[in-house]
Amino acid sequence: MKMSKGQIGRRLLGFAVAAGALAISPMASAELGQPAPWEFKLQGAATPVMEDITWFHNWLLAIITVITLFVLSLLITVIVKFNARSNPTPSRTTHNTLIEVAWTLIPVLILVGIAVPSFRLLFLQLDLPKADLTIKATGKQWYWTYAYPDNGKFEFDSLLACDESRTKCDAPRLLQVDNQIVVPVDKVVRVQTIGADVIHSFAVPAFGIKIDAIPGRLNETWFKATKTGVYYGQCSELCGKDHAYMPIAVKVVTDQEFATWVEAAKKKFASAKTDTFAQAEGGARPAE
Ligand SMILES: [Cu+2]
Repeated sequence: MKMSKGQIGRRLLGFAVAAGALAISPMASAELGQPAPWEFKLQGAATPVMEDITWFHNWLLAIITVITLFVLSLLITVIVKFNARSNPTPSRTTHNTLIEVAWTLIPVLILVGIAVPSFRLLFLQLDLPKADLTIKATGKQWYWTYAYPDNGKFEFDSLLACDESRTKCDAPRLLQVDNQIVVPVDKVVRVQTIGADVIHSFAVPAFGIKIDAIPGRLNETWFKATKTGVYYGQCSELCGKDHAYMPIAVKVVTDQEFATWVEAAKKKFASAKTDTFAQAEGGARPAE
């Protein structure tokens, strides 16, 4: 099929408009806390830390876009204006103080503009505020065990809930678990992680957290979910053959729902093991 120049132009314009619309649309179909088809941006933020991460990401994107366009324009200028044909007798200039000062100072200012918000974000992530609730997450081959040492001292295993064929449920693929972590909304939750066998990593994109769960070492991070809902994450450290099958699901509920859940969970998980970190499990999955 032959297209006229006008048709090609219109088609290109159509692509450009579609790409632009895609870039600025907040992925209207995307549900908070889980990936969406064709998503290419960060997941929507559900915590102040993730809001900061998203802001910082966009800030860096703006900076690198400006730098890239500037360098591109310099390259094009050089190619067009200073080739042998259009500029047969080149200038013999070797120094220009103003330009040399500028190309030293401007990058320094750009780096300061990156460093200041970067350190602010780093402190926000690493400086744990006073926690309202602590959860211990133990990574195992290949599931998570969660303990609530503050609220009734119970713990439970959390395993992939839907099978690969997806005949059993309509939750997002490979993300649903049988026992979700439940936390209250607008409360500071401290997450302590440790590995029972190999290194795992506890990551929930919407919360902006990703922390290694290392055998013999207790790591900690925190989040404060500001919206109720279910937020999904995955183990993010290659930890063996079922690495892809140990998702994380955090259900954020109101204070009252949380209190009700704690009471129910205490009974439900009463018979469960009591000290996650003392036991060394050999990597066997519990009987399902
Ligand atoms: Cu893992």
